[in-house]
Amino acid sequence: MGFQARDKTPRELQGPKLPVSRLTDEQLRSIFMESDINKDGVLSKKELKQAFGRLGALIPAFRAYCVLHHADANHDGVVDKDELDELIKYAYRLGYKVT
Ligand SMILES: [Ca+2]
Ligand SMILES: [Ca+2]
Repeated sequence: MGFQARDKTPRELQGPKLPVSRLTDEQLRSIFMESDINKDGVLSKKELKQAFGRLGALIPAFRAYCVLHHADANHDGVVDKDELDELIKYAYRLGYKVT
């Protein structure tokens, strides 16, 4: 059984693909902040999926799942500002960083 991304958003709706190898901590942070589409100050799974889509992840839905598993310290299903640092650290570990 493989993991498949079901709802494929057309690339043009996700914005330009970013050069992931050049992202700094601040850029990563601003990408995640911009991905807070409904501006409620927290990142839902859907918003995380968008963020990882922008970062060029092969399977954004899977990344969003992993990130929530690692960064959602209070287990409310979303990443808030306090958890954002952990999210960025995790994104770094995945290779979304300056090399
Ligand atoms: Ca949000
Ligand atoms: Ca949380």
